[in-house]
Amino acid sequence: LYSVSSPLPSITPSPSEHRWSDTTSYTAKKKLQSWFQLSNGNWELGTVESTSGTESVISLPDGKVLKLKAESLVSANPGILDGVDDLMQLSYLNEPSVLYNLQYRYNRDMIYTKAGPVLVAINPFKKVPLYENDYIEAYKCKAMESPHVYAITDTAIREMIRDEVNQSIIISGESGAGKTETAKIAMQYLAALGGGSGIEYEILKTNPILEAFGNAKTLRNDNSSRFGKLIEIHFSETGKISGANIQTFLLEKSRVVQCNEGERSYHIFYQLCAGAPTPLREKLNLKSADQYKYLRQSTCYSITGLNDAEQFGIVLEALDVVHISKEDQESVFAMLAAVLWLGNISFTVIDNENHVEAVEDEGLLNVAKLIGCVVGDLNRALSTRKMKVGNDNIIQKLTLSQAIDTRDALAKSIYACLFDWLVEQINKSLAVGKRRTGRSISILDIYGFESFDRNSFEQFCINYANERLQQHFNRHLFKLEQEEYIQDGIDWAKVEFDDNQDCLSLFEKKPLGLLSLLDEESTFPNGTDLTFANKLKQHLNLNSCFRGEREKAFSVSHYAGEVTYDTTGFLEKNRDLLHLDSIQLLSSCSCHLPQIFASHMLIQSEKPVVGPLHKSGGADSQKLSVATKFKGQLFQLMQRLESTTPHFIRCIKPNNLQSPGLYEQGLVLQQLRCCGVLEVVRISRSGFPTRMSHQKFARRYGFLLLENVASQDPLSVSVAILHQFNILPEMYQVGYTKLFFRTGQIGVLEDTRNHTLHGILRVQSCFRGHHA
Ligand code: AOV
Ligand code: MG
Repeated sequence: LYSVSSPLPSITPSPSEHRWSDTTSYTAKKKLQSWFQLSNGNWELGTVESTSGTESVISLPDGKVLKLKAESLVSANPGILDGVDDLMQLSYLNEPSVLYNLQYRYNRDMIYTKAGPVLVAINPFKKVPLYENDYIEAYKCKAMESPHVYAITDTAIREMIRDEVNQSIIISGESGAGKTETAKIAMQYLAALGGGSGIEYEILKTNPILEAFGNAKTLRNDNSSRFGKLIEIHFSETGKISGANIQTFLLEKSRVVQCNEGERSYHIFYQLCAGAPTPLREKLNLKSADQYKYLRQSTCYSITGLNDAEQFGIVLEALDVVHISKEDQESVFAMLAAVLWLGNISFTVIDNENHVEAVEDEGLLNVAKLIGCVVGDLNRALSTRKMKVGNDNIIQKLTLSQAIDTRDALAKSIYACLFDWLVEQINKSLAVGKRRTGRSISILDIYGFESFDRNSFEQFCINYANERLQQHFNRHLFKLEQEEYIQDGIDWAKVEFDDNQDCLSLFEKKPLGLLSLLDEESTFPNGTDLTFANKLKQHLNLNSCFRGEREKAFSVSHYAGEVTYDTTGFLEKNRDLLHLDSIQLLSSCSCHLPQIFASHMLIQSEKPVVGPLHKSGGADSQKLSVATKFKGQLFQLMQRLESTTPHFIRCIKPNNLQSPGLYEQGLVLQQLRCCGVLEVVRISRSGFPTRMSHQKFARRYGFLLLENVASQDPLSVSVAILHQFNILPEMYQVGYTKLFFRTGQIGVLEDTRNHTLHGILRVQSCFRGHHA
């Protein structure tokens, strides 16, 4: 994936290296600084001593002298531009200059940089002194202007109030790049500005809860989000927070029953095992984490620098804050313990057809007690299945692997229902009161793009979601922007960008896209992961984003790199069947949470049935496939975001070791390239990012005109204003319906307007004072 960081054989940049260079070749006349590439792919700065013919002599800071092809040199910016706030300010916008600028700032703990309208955040992997209260105050009163999550959040609030339009803060980046931390920093700022009612405190406390139940240690990130989240924060007309609502997307349930070496299951399990006070331990018959088979699959039980017992205390406190009663909290922990004990249930063969029964040991007894059912009923639900054959109900005994699947499916469902139930309770607590009038700011934080040695259905869904989000980004910053210029008849140089529509179509096309083919194969009783893989190869081999791999594998060219997926488990995870027997068991339980879960599962299975997905297995619950449901959720999400003004934050991971101070150029460059950050800067520079309709412009600035223009049309008024203020012609374009300005131009006019208004007010107040 990170081919860029591997040593490059030659120091001549490939054509793609020049994609963003302002000057591809460069002839040195004076002694100028220039970038050249080392064999390891990194860029270094040297002084051009002389150039003759096609060769240049470069001297390095350490005195060494090199002879290089003149055309391989890339212009460096003058030192005065070192570490500029916004990449737009660079004279030469080439890759090495951008990398250097970001690194220059990063080394000084300035982790935020603007790339035109986008905020770039580079993960410091350490505490940086940027978030104290005085910073919040400084951004609030605009005493501080350097790029920051606070600044972009402040802009969102102001635009929400000024334009009366809902806003969104959309955070993207690879796994471990810092999205979740960034989202929390934005929430912190919103809470500080819109607080007062106390609800802001509750909103902040949802973070430790959702992270405990929805985050886990992966090989990429010790605190990796395994679900997507959109939090919509509502404001009253007076600009105070009035409530919030959280929507979550597809939690990775498989982690509950299956966990790779070096990773962990959800934090809350370890927190509970380590931190539960004695009475609770005894009640739930809790053991230490290493006594549970689900947690024992990976030998990783702890995370460096993190105390699970302490974290448990924080979660308990947070649950209180969001009004989850002590009683409910105990039920939640009982469900967690039940899931852990389920994993310890084992089976024994009872006949010569390999049918099994659960062993009546500690595991089975504890589960029955914790969910409140009869031991025999639990055993039956795990080892048999009711089937309808014609008009008769028959009971089928399960084999070992079927029983294990049934047990694991039950554990996963209980956990996923518990997660959803918690979110629902939190939403009740945060609900916007009846006086809901105002607007909202939504913050989106989903799981980042992932590529492991082995990638499964989970990565398939996660990366598909990221592909959708990337398109939203592209649409806003490239497509819509360029379409608007064309519509308004504006001259400008078109900027090319990597459109990811082809990859999205590979997923979404009907009937021959990845998702449709997956659903189709999931409905076939005889479909297997292998037949699925073969079907993909048969139908998609000509697609440029698809590549068939050996046996059950296939690769997809994502915007962020190629990922190879192993189809093992795809069909089962997509079907996500929970047998009716299990649902019935839960509904017969004496505890209230299992009953609630059962009714939720039943409602879900009654959803309108689409396609032939559900013909199979008579007693199986009928429902939409996981992938189809997820796709629907993502479409809804995009629709919701479309009705907001977006603010984009791109998080960048400077190294794969989660360690501070390490800035790997290749890794950073690869992320900058794939997400199109530099093209955004290019567009903003070549284009006219600020625009205003002639009406609005005339209304806002018309009074500044010396001549009377009351009778003129708005376009003429606009032009008159531009002339009176001597705005340089290259700084604006007059469209059919709007004016388009280069960055910063409208600020000049605003200043004049404010000055003039101020003057008028002063005169008025003097006047009044005089008469008093
Ligand atoms: P992610 O959300 O982008 O990954 P996180 O927000 O969890 O990544 O960040 C990963 C880790 O980086 C955090 O646990 C912190 O240790 C560190 N970090 C990130 N941002 C900052 C910051 N501003 N200051 C200090 N440390 C930071 V994933 O959820 O895996 O896609 O699915
Ligand atoms: Mg995260």
